[in-house]
Amino acid sequence: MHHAPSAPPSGPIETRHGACNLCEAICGLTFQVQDQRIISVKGNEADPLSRGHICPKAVALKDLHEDPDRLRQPMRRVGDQWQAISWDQAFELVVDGLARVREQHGANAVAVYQGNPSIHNWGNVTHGHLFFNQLKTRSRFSATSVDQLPHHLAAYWLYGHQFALPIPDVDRTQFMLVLGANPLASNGSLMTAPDIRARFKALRERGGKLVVLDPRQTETAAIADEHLRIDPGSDAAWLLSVIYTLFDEDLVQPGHWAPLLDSQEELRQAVSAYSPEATADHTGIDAATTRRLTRDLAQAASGMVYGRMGVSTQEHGALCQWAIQVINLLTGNVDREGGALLTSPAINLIQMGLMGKGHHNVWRSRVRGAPEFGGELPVSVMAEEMLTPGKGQIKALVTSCGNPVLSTPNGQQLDQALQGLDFMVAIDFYLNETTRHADVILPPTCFVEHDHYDLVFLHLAVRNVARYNEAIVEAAPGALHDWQIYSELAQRYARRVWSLDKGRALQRVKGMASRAIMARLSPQRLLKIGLKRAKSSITMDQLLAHPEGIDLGPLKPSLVASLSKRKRRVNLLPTLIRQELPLVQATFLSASMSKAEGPPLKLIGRRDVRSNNSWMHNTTRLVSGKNRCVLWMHPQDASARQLQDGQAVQIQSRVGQITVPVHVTDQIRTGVVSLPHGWGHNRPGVNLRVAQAHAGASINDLTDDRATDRLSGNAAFSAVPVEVRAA
Ligand SMILES: Nc1nc2c(c(=O)[nH]1)N[C@H]1C(S)=C(S)[C@@H](COP(=O)(O)OP(=O)(O)OC[C@H]3O[C@@H](n4cnc5c(=O)[nH]c(N)nc54)[C@H](O)[C@@H]3O)O[C@H]1N2
Ligand SMILES: Nc1nc2c(c(=O)[nH]1)N[C@H]1C(S)=C(S)[C@@H](COP(=O)(O)OP(=O)(O)OC[C@H]3O[C@@H](n4cnc5c(=O)[nH]c(N)nc54)[C@H](O)[C@@H]3O)O[C@H]1N2
Ligand code: SF4
Ligand SMILES: [Mo]
Repeated sequence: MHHAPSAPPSGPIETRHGACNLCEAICGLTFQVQDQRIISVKGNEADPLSRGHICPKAVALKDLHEDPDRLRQPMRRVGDQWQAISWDQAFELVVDGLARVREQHGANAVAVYQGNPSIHNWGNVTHGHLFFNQLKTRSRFSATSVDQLPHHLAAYWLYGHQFALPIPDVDRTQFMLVLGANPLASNGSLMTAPDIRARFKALRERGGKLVVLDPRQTETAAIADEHLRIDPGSDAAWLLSVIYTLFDEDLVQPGHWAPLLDSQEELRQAVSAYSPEATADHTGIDAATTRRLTRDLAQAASGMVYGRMGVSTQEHGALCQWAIQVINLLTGNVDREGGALLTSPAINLIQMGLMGKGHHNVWRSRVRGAPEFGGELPVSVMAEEMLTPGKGQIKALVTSCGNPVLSTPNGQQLDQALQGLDFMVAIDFYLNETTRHADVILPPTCFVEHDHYDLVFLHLAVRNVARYNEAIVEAAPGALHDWQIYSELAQRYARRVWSLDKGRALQRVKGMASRAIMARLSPQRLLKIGLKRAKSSITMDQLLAHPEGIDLGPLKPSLVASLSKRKRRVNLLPTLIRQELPLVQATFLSASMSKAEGPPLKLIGRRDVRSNNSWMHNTTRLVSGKNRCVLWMHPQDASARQLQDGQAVQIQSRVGQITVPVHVTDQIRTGVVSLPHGWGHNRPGVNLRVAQAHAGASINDLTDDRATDRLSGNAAFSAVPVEVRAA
């Protein structure tokens, strides 16, 4: 550890403001620091967005900073031993390893996987592309395709931009219908809404209504007006029935959207088979309820349907997210107060043209033919692209901020695939299930050691705010931030590849020069430049004077105006959806499998407030207490299998099996079982001592890399068929 806590602390106690970057809620925090040691972490009441909210994970930022297992020097693997090396050596090894694979096997043989914190740590956003774009590889993967990819596809289809994501106006809405999201545990997603409990309470106090459709009685369902235990994987059918009912009961009222919508009549015909009566057996939601909720939504002063992970990561994820937008459009709720609106952050990367509008299916993966989206392939195909010989086979990998062995489907297969690579580098500060396969690990500083302006989640917040925070404590001498690692990699890689490719020298010199300048500017400098370029009303000085954040007010309508200005219309029935509907008809109009005799159980996920995807398990504060990596099962299903609460059970799927304890509870739909993701720290070679002592097992050793959403390629984590028996 770089600080030597031998002498008792004696310096003054300083108060510093920061934001938590662990989840999308980005809560404002107040730290007390003495002699460069964090002595307390509290929610900041003055923060205009989070208003003092905090969850147990924020306090663990201190543990992360102090964690003796966190890597603080570059590491090189020699056999199964790790050696600390200098940064200079490490960069040379990495550049050399990647360039060699590219020379021998072509650019697509070098793959990239960017994990979730890539968007939570702004240095990755400002500088990652300088390096990754130079690899010129089509083998790009990220956590997007185990998460929100269907949202981007729907936005791309309907609004012409993958990041045109309407955010629920939860603070003003009168009706909110939540499918497949549990914001009380996740703290909101594609809806930065810290202290969502208070926000939901306020919604109900002003006479609004909250309805949850989830196979499990979640923390969110427990405080809702109504909870319906929908059968997992059937949401698309239910949403089509809502669209059907809007037409059938004459409830279509697009309001300000009316002049912009195309294909309304075609849409009506396309959903004509999906009456609530026809889909009820499949979804488990009776027709009268579907009709009543549709009426409630359509007649509410304002409202919206909001669907997240549970409906994105299923076989019909894209269909679900398209249908949700269509319902919100047909009820006039997109881009209106109390509905779902685009945000207007101080730095608007979309408006500044810094985020591409996207493209889909321009190329396909080599082995399976899965479509790219926005230049990335679905991560469900990554292992097969490594394991299948032939031209274009992936031979090298760069991972950054990710742990795909635990977080992507069929983790065991990926584990094997990583073993066979010629070269791998991980930009990460832990030696975990994925990075243990690397040849070199480049560890950046951790969150409290660098400054932060949230370039991503301020675009997704339920209220417009701006907030910049300086580092809470000093980084150790010689430590590098993520952006500095990328800056170095970008420059060294350019030099190396350039020296081998003299034919295109001139063009490259120009590219290199601008990249080199850009690479040396810190994220803070870029923010300052960005604020000026965006003609923002906010200056860097104001941000520095207000570390608690600056309130920019509630969400404002903008989408209809901007589409009208560009003369862009909205086609309610994109071609791929038009083609998809007849293909799913047979499934959606039949009774759900769970009602048939002796079907497999359907496995779904579960998030817990004290867990954060596959990491933050190396802090005693978050893993102590009851084991949370347990399988939830309904008493009827347990007694049918003669299983007792607490007993070890073996879960078997097409791809693998794991053993965990069972928790028998009626808080889950019959025929459905639930297990959290991100556990399974018992693989050899991992160095996470606390996490290893609370290892659990990985749900992604059960989830299936072949089970994807046909349209988007997103992983289908919901409704994985499994058998469960006593271990
Ligand atoms: N079955 C199932 N699987 C799932 C999900 C599910 O619900 N069910 N959820 C999916 C979702 S939504 C997501 S987003 C993914 C997440 O999956 P991933 O993005 O693959 O991984 P994480 O678990 O977030 O791990 C983050 C890694 O980044 C490192 N890290 C943390 N901060 C930084 C930083 O600032 N810089 C660098 N360089 N590294 C850092 C951590 O040490 C850790 O190794 O999991 C997905 N997998
Ligand atoms: N504490 C904590 N917070 C987190 C994270 C974390 O790991 N821990 N991860 C962060 C990340 S990366 C993300 S993407 C967000 C995700 O945020 P949310 O989308 O709110 O995440 P979940 O809690 O997984 O909620 C998914 C819900 O869908 C339900 N579900 C499963 N299958 C189906 C189905 O077929 N139909 C329906 N209707 N429901 C279904 C599940 O029971 C679950 O309640 O959370 C973020 N916040
Ligand atoms: S809810 Fe918790 S983990 Fe998420 S930003 Fe707030 S304090 Fe951090
Ligand atoms: Mo996520």
